[in-house]
Amino acid sequence: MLGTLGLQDGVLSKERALRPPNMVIILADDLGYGDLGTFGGWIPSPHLDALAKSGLKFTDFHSNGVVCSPTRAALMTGRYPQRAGIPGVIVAALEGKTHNDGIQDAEWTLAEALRDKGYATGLMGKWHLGYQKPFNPTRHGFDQFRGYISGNVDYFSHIDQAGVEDWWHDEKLEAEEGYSTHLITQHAVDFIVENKNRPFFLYVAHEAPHYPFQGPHDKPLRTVGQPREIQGARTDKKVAYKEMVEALDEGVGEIVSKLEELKLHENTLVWFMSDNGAARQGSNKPLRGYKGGVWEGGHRVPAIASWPSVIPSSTEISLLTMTCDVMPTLLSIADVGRDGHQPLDGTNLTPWLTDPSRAAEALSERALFWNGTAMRQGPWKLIQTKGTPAPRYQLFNLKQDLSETQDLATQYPKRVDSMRRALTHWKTDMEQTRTSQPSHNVEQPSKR
Ligand SMILES: [Ca+2]
Repeated sequence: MLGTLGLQDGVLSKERALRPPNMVIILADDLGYGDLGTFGGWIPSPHLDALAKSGLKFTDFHSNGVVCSPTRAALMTGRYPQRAGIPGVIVAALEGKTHNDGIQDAEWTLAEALRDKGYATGLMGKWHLGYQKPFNPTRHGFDQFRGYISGNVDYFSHIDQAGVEDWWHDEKLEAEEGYSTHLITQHAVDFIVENKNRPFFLYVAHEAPHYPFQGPHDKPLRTVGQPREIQGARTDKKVAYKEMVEALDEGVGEIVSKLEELKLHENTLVWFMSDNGAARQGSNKPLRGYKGGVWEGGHRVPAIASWPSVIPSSTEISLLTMTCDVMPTLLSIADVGRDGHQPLDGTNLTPWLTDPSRAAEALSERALFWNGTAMRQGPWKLIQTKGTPAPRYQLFNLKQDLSETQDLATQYPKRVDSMRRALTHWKTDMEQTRTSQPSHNVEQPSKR
C-alpha cells in the first residue's frame, strides 16, 4: 500500500523539488534467474552487470505470473492478476477462450496515474493485455505505443503465432523493418530524447528472449496466414537464445548511455526485471522448474534497480518482492495518492530503495501467492498439486533448500495447515473481487 516514506522522505522531497524523477521499466520476456552474468549465469551481460553495480540487485524478486499476460497485468495495476481479471495468457489463436479478454477500463493503471501527474508516458515493445481496440495501450494511459500486442512475433516480419501482422504505432498497424530488440531499443531512445525536458515514464517491454529463437543475423520465417516455425528454425536454439540476451543487454546499454549523455541518469530510476522464469533454452539455476510452473524457476526472476542520486551503488537486497510492488513504489516516488482508486496488492518499496540496509524483516512474513496453487511466507513455500480425492501439499524451506528438493510437509503439519487455509482464503477473495471479462459473458458481482 502507499505508505509514508519514513526517514528518507527528505531525500525524495529534495529530488522532487528539482524535477520529479524519470522512470524506466525494462521488462525481459522469459529471462531466467540463472541467465545473466550479474546473477552468476552463463550469458555475458556487461551492460546489465554495470546497471546492477550502479544500484541494487534483488535476489528474492518474483513475477506475479508464471507466464506473460498475468505479470504484465500486475505491473500495470499493482494488483494480483487474478484480481485484475487476467489470470492467464491472452491467447493469439482467434478461437481461443481468452482471445477477446483484455485490461478493463475499471482498472487504474500505472501509466494513467503517472500521465495524470504530468509524466510523458510511452510503451515500446510488448503489450499482451488484449487484442481489441479498447484494450490498446493508448487507451490505458500511454501517450505513445510502438510494438506488438500479442505474446510473440517473428523478430523480423513481426507476425504473431496465429499468422497475424502485429506491429503497431499507437492504434494503427505500421510495419517497420528491423529486428524486434533493435526497434524497441531505438524507439525507447527516441522517446527519451523527445521527452528530455519533462518527466517521463517509459515502459520498455522487450521481446527477448522469448521464442521464436532468432538472433539479430537470422531471417524472417513467418508470413501472414503462415506462422511457420513457431519456435524458430535454428537447430542451435540455445546459441540463438544467448545472442538474443546479448542484444537485449546491448539495448539496455544504449538506453543508459542516452540517459547519461543527456545528464538525466542521476535522476532516473531504471528498473529491470523479467516477466517469468526461463523456458528450457534458458537457465533458472539453481532453481527448480521452468516458465509455466510454480516451482521457483517459474517465478523467481532477475531484477535490478538503478537510481544513482538515491539508491546506493553495488548493493544487494534479499527482500521478498513481487511485480505488483512496482506500481505502489513508483506512485510513492511520483507523489501520487490513491484517492478513490482501487486498493493495490503490492507494497511501496521506496524505503528499501533509498536505504537497502534497512532490515528486510518488515516484509519477511508477508504472504505471496501464485496461480492459486503456491504461496510463500518467510522462508516457507507451499505447493499444491493434484491428488485424489483431495489435492496434495508439499512444503519447502527456501532458506535451507532453495532448489526445492526436500518436502517437509509431514514434519510441519501445522504450518501446512495454516498456509493451506491462507491459500484457500486468497482464492476465495480473488474470485469474489475479480474484475470480470465481458467476453466470457459471466458477470461476477463486484464488491468494490
Ligand atoms: Ca514471458
